[in-house]
Amino acid sequence: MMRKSVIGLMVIPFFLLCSFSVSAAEREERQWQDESIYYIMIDRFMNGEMGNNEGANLEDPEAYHGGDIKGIIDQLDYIKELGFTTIQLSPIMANEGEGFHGFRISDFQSVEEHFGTIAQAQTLVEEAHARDLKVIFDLPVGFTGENHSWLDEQSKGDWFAEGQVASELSWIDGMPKLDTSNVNLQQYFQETMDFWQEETGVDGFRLVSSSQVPEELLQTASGDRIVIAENLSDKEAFRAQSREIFSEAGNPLDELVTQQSVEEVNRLDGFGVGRFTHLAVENSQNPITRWQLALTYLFTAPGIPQLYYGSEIPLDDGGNLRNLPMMNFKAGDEKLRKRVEKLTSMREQFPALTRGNYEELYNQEGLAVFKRTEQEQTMIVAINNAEETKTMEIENLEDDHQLRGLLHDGLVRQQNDGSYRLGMERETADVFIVEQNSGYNWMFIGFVGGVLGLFVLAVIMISLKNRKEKN
Ligand SMILES: [Ca+2]
Ligand SMILES: [Ca+2]
Repeated sequence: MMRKSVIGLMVIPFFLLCSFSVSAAEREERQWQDESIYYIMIDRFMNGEMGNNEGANLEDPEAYHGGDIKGIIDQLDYIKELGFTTIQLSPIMANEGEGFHGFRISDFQSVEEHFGTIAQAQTLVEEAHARDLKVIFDLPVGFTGENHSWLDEQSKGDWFAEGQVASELSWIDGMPKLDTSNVNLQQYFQETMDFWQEETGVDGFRLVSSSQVPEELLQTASGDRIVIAENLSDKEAFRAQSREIFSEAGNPLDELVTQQSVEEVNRLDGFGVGRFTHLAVENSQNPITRWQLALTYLFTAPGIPQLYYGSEIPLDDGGNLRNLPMMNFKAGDEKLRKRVEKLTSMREQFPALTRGNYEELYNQEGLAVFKRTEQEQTMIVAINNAEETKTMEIENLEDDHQLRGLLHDGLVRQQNDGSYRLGMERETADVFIVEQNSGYNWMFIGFVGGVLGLFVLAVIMISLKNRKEKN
């Protein structure tokens, strides 16, 4: 009897501690903006099987390199360990010629044979879901491959717009342009989304076009899928500015772009632009340091962060836009990897970072400090892009609080004049949680002390009882 209650006493605090760590994001229903996305160029990620490598040639940047669905399934744990919650795939649909990138569709409702089969696509989604990962497919809606069968069908004549796609992206330049305002075509794409959902269980789509994707297509037929849009002609301001600014130490941060919507997808790399890593190298900078700062902004500024495959290594394309190397799972920098892991886990733990209001507190001489607030939770993000230590004072925080740094373990306490003095070493960034300053956490110490006391008492009583029985 006594022994049981001793075990009980030991188990109770364990459960209490566990329940303390359940984050607010888990208690509330998950929203799209809570995700962190890992973007995969299917052909360049992982070659999981050899049987589908027809014509593959690693020496030719325009040819298939052998990456496939099986390879992604094999590497789901890798993505999960980095802390991502959603994977987004380049178009999985059947392509003409050497459409390794997936943007020369020959059939919107079948899987490209170089990538695998529809059964494998279904397995991929199942395996992803088993790991709590969502899956998003890229679905081109603004153009087809040059030899698409629709071009010969009289009844589909009005599905095409006048002229061809004009794009800086060579993959789609000159492709037949679809008229996305055509109601029948819109109907077709709604059915196509239904098809993929029914066949594979995929969670949603990113509709890709060379112009604005019409609202009618963004409205979901079933309401239970994520549908977002990408206009490849967009000069993405967030990406352009962040790349420019973070690729060199000493750049001021006041031109950083802040999204108005927390549902906007933000990124630093992607097809059509060279790798951020190479920008840093060109500027004779340490790419790891540059990535650490840029990633901290990407994951804490309003919007959903998307990381392009290989950025975590960090992959360098040598400045050649057409050079999309295979992912190298053997390479990698421990510091950079840790930064990604910490930032993804922070977004899971602190809803202020995914849903919170944004307020800039300070932005001068390369030091930017901003605040994200959601209900009772306040986070402060500080990024020092300057080549020397910078300090600033936060005036309008509540009294008797403290800022606890989650990336560098720093602690900022209130000064006698009531302000909080933040000092950031050169080229560092940190994310602080604002919490009650209790010096020591007496409640917790009291609780643990009490449990220990009860435990000791129980042990004494058992041994007394045992002694009595012996006697
Ligand atoms: Ca293959
Ligand atoms: Ca093909």
